[in-house]
Amino acid sequence: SLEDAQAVLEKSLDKANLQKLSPITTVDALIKIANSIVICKPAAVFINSGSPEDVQWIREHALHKGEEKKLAKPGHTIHFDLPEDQARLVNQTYYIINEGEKISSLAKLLLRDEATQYVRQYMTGIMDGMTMIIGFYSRGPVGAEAAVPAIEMSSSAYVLHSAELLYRNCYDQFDREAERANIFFTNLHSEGKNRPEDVPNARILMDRSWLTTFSTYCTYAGNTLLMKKGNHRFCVDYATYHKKEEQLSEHMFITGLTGPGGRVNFCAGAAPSGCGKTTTAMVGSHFVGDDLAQIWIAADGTIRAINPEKGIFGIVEDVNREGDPYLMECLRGDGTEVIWSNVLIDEHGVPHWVGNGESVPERGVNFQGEWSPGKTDANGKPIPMSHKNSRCTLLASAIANHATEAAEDPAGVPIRVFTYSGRDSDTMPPVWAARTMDEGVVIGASIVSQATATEVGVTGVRRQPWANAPFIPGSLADYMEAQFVFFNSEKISAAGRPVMAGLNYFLTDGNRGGSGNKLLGEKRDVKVWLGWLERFAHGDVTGIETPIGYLPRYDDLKALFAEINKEYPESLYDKQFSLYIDNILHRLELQTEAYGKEENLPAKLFEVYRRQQA
Ligand code: SAT
Ligand code: MN
Repeated sequence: SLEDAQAVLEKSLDKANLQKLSPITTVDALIKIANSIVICKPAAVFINSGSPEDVQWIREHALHKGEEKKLAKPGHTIHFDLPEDQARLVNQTYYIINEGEKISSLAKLLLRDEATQYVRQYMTGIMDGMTMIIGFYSRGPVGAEAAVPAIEMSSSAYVLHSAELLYRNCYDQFDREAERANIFFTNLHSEGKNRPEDVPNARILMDRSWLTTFSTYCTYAGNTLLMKKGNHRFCVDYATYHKKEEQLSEHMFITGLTGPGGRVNFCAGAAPSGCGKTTTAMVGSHFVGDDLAQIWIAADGTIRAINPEKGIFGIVEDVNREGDPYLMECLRGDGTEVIWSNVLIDEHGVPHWVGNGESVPERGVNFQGEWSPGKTDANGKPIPMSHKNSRCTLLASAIANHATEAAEDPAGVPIRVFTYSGRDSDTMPPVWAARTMDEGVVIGASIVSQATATEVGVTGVRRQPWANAPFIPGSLADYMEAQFVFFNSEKISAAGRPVMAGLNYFLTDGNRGGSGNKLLGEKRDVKVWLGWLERFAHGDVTGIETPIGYLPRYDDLKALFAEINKEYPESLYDKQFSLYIDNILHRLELQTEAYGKEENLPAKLFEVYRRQQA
């Protein structure tokens, strides 16, 4: 009850923090906070009001606990995750289900009784001797139709420090936002004693009924800061089951492209983790977001999107001056607060990472301890300078081309182009545009991708529908159906109807007369593919119609390459855009077969496949 909750809070918080909690009056929120305290038994509770003093306290607490260390550049710190916990712990992530609940899910499920048992056994007193830090955030610009507020509670100051960079603090407006959105999310994390041997007991539990996540004995932000992917999962669920035809919740970047005459058109694009979303987002002239998008149909018939985040938790491998100049400027320049994770720190306190285009230092400390070039692990395998999933956390507004005003607008930005992409080495061309909305939806459904280092224990080529598969709590059939319904909605005006397209940056010369190791393109070519889609959406260029959709014409691409000062030989165009019919037919066969095994998938999916096969 509220009375019990208040009694707990009065006992557990000192006067100053009790006072700081007073603007929060949402009853469910107070009860959830009190419950968390009862379970975790922290020595103290710190309420983060988002004031500069409070945020500074969090920074200092992270240093004091040793979760972060100062680096040479002011505002830069390094955080090392535990050795077996440097990517999402897919096999230790569960959705809690109620007794008798029958759901078809792509994910692992755990009965409520067992979850309760886990919480009792592993979370009781987990914050012994530590301070629980509590923050209140908005996933999106405050007041936006698809924004949802969230509470983040953790004994890790690194988690709250990251939260301050990645989400909008809405301490003052939490009550109002919870009322407006009708829901709020609650996230409870503790790293416990922060020992490697505890990681096997780490669990990420997601309670869809109570919109609450629990995360234990882990340190990687993708596992701990559940406001990110944990709450994204709740949003996917909410869009599918409560806001059908109204909202989508996607694993997408958002960026604006400048076309002829200075016009700006926005594009949102899905790609699995580690497949270039951040790079693509920053290629546009108006960068809004690099990972997540909350999408809805506005009253004027346009499709709008907000970035639930205000910061970047970006992969740093292969970030260099050539491919990611704006990000690189933040990482190597002055004046940007950056939390690094799992990179190499040299003896001067400077971070280094694989693929940065700079010289390799002679020694340093990385995710596996002391390191120097050539160091091998117990199996004799070379240890890379930095972990493949090492990250940098910083404010999006630090990036030179960030469209801060548009990104903070609760009305969102109108999306004219949707893209879908994966790591596909041998089948699809670099860019193609769907002929119909249904074909576009099927491009999203058909993403396949090689595994990346962002997930622990996941290998091989997998279907990655909408690049959202790891975050779909319910049935794929319902999610897919919601996509068809959304994009065919009559609420979308003729002018608001988007171009839907496929992108593939990972095409190699494998079946195009080469070794299969050479990519048929470079990072900066992304500007050309997006530029073509911008012009195509605007009707400035037309495509060549094929069974998979429209392909760009050589001359149009050549002109766009000229804008980035690159030659574009026709022989390269031929390799990139000749359709490899055998591979495409094979892919369609595999997709039809695999999806044929799933229950209740929309008939439209198979219709599109059949039409393309014919
Ligand atoms: O691990 S996270 O999901 O937080 C980041 C990512 O993989 O996109
Ligand atoms: Mn992501």
